This record gives sequence, C-alpha cells and structure tokens, in this order.
Amino acid sequence: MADVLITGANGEIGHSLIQYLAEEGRYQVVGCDLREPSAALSRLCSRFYTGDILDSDLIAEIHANHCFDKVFHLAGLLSSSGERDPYLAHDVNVNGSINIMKMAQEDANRTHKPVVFVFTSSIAVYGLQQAERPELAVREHEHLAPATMYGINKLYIEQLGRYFGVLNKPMEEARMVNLDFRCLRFPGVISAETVPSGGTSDFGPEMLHAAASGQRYDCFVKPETRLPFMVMQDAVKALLDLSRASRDRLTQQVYNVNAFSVTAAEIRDQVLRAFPGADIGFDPTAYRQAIVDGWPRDVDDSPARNDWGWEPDYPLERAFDDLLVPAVKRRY
Ligand code: AKB
Repeated sequence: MADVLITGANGEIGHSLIQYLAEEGRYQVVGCDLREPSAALSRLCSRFYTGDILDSDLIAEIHANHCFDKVFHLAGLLSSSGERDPYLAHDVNVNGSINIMKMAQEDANRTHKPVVFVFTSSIAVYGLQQAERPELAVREHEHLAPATMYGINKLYIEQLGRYFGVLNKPMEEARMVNLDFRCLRFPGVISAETVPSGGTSDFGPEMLHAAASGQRYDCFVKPETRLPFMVMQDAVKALLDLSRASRDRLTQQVYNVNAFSVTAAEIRDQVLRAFPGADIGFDPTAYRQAIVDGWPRDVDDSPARNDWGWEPDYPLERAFDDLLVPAVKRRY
C-alpha cells in the first residue's frame, strides 16, 4: 500500500480528509501536525508525527521512515492569525512548505516518479480594491495582488509549485527532480464537525456553531460582505478528485473551486431558518473587514469543471438543509 502524507492533519480539512482516506483503505495514511492527535485521529493514521514542519530533525525522521507518492500539504497559519504574527506566518507558510516540497522531491528522486503534491491555496491570493471588486467571478490569473501575509505566502508557494512542477518541461532535466504539483484555491469552508480558528472566513461556520449551541454571536464583518464558500464535504471531494485526475487532462496547476457565493447576512438568514431564536448581531472588526474587502465576491472555477469534472454536491440551501443543520443539531 502506498504512503500518503497529510500535513496539518489535525486541522479542519486534515481531519475530514484523513477520515475519507482511512475509510477507503487504499493508502497508509501518515499524519503530521504541531498538535497531538485525538485518539480517533491516531487510530485512522498508520503513523502520526507530532511536531513542527520547520523542525529539520522531524522532517529527516519522516523522510527516513517513508517514501510518499502523494502529499496533501495543508499545514499553515490562516489569514487572521497571519496578520497577528506575520513573521511566524511567513516562516511556517513559506519555509515549512519548502521543507515539505523538498522532502517530496527527494522521494520523487528515489522512485524516479513524480510525487503528486496537492497544495491548499486560497482566495486570499487575490487582492482587489473595493471599487474594482467585480461582480463577475474572478479567474485564476486576475487580480493577483494579495494584501495579507497569508495571501502572499500562498501565492509564492503556488509559484514554487509551478517552478518545481512537471509542467515546467525545460527545467526538468537540469533539476532532475519534479513534483506533480496540483493546487486548489479554496473559498471559505464550512464544517458541521469542527469550528475553525485563525481564518477570516470563519464568521460563516462560527455563526452556525454559535446558534446551534445557544450562544450569542457578533459577526466580525458587515452583513453585505459577500464571499465564495463551500462545505467541508465538497472541499474534501475537490482534493481527492484533483489528486486523482489524470495528469494529461490538467491544463494548469492552480485551480479555483467554489460552491456558492453568499453574503454574511444570507448566512445569518440560513442559520435563522434553522434556529429561529438565534441571537446574531454584526460588530465588524476593522482589520478583518479590510481582509475580506480585498477578496473576490465570486471565483470562476470553469477550468476545474472542464479539466477534471469539478462539481460541488452542495449549493447553498442544500448545504444548510441536508448537511450542516442536521449535523450541528446532532452535535449540540
Ligand atoms: C481564511 O479565512 O484564512 C481561510 C481562507 C479563505 O483561506 N479560510
């Protein structure tokens, strides 16, 4: 059975992805995270490394014990955390990513086969002025002027992925190493199972979890703030589908993916439909509002749809009615 590495295994996406991969039973799942795994998570992984992707001893230990043919690199500081400590964000998001890329390249050298390296990027790579926030969905090559440390870090790793990636044919011979680099630019992700922390799209899931657990919630962005979102199930589906797509079908390395574009007020309305007594207000925080004001209202994900058949299962109402609301009701 091949080994697959998941960094950021203890994070929201990591957790869900590992569940799917472990249930499928096609891989030996190796997890890595700064935080100790729960008992359930460590049972799902064939091996779990607790430590920092900046720690060269940890990287050397993982490298000595495994040879990966697939890596999902999810570890990183999110956008709001990144603004609170931009140097730490740079260290983890850039230098940590380079450590993981280098390890994967060495595995590719050992086996003479490119390692499929799936990187989670974000809508934070875009940077728009309020006046130019277009109504039309933004395409992958447009408005790439991120204003946050997190967005800058993500865009840079995308560029490194292009540089080290198998599509960079002229450089292949000289470098003798390669990554089959595949990247998703995620919108905000909403999960019923976990509550996020450190992100700026977190107001969506936070509103839902607060209502379900009977707590008041003050949303930190304005009601009219519109962003693209998807549910965790679709995020995991996108990761798996892209990782399994035949290389010949991929015309680019970086893909937008989206399920619905929604305002904070519309999320509140969905939550209120399910929890009519929920106490939800709006109390925007200047720096977090500034972050989302630079992000696109919608993204064009037609290359993902055309190249590898991306299609979300959960549009807005279905996401809340069929998935999120029943699940949070069971949880609280
Ligand atoms: C964040 O808010 O930082 C993330 C993202 C949109 O990348 N959820």
